[in-house]
Amino acid sequence: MTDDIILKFADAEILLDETAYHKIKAFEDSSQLVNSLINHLTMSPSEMLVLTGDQVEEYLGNSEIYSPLSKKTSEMAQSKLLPQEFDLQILKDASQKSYTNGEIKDLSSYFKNRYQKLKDLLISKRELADNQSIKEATSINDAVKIVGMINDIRSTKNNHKLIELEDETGSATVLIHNENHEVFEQAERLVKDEVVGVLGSRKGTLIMANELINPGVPRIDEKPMDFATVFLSDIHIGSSTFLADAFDRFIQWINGNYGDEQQQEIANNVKYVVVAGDIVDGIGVYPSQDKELTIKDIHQQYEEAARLFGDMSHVKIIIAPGNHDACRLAEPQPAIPEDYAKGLYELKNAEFVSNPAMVSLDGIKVLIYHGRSFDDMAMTVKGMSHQQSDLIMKELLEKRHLAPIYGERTPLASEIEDHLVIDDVPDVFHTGHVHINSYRRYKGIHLINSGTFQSQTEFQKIYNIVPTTAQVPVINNGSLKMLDFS
Ligand code: D5M
Ligand code: FE
Ligand code: ZN
Repeated sequence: MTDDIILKFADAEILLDETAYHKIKAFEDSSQLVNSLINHLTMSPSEMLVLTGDQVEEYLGNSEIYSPLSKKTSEMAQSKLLPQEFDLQILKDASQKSYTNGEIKDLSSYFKNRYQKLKDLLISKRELADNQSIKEATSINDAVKIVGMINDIRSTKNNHKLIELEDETGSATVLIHNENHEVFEQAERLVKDEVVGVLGSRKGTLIMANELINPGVPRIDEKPMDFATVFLSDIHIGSSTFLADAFDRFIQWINGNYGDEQQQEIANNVKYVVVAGDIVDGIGVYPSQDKELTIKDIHQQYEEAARLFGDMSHVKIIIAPGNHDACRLAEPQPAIPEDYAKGLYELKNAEFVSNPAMVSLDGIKVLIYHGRSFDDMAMTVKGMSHQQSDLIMKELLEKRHLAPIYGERTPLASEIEDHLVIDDVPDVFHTGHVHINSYRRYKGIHLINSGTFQSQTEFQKIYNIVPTTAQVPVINNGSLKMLDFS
């Protein structure tokens, strides 16, 4: 038994001196300590081969996690005393890459980039392998295979759909007959400025569509996840409708001091907390908002956020902005500026990313997007609503774009690159903004909307938005748990 410890270290090519061995052996949960020490030593660049007792002592003493988090030290909380090894990688972040302030001169290069990226995805599909340019297609009579950006969508008087499709060579009018039920139903989800493929035939000046093709996403394989990730958004700190008591229960929970045994076990497994925007309520976001603020200064709102988030010291926190945060509104939104959120930036375990952003948490790819474009999708597409953001998320994945409709409620910066194209397929697609949670598994991808920690505001009353408050989605060992702190 005892030599298990020595063997494990030997396997990792680490030798122990005698005191190190005894110190580890004396530790209550020595096998966990062995694993985390080996992990730590093999990850740190030093070439040390002999582990000394002092180094074990130093490892335990230095670790932030080792200092007890709370008064309560049940056996349950025990394993949390061990340090966690985080593997956070920022795969895509637009914070440093926003070159323009959305001036018109860049609009055409912005659309060109959007078109090119999505076209590349489309023509890599078998169905569109031998596609023609629109100019070619409008001069032939048989099978048409084209890729274009949608310029306009109309209905004819007999309720067929007409779409205006454009590429770099010209434009074509595509008719989708309403008796062609499957295609017509798909056509009802088309929006302006998305890029699609059309299979059909030319009839005079029109192209009759037989099939519409989205860039789409492949079914992905499930990856092992032996940890838990908490998905938050729309906390709205500073608002008079921010649910401070519920948020306090959440903090108690994550520290192992709230909830039943099963819930505490999940808390114990949490490594990452992701925040998809609207961490604070902001200032002047909508008319008369100040009447509903308890903290009327943006810096103070972030200071309060820092105080609350400061009580989660054993997990890695990833924070992206939303439309209430102190960022430019045009998407991609760069990370929350340090000037506004000094206290938050002082938290050693917090990372700030843009909206949208893609991160990797222990190899699990999480696409974070606040969800402003959901307002446009809900307004424009029949059957879509704030209540079912999972349907919107599914559609955005199929379109491979986070905000396909240009020039409506979602301000988009016309950058040289379109950062809202979904270049890479995530394992988790995490959003917020609508204040109503949702969850769905789509082609193996977890679609999560976090809901909110803010009860209904006057503004939301007008829009008849009934929020789901203080319910927190957690992915624990690969499956969703919804925890209720209300
Ligand atoms: O968004 C809070 C809620 O209000 C969310 O359900 C979206 C909705 N909302 C926000 N702005 C608009 C506009 N302009 N039109 C329709 N619905 C909207 P929050 O971002 O927290 O204010
Ligand atoms: Fe919000
Ligand atoms: Zn929002």
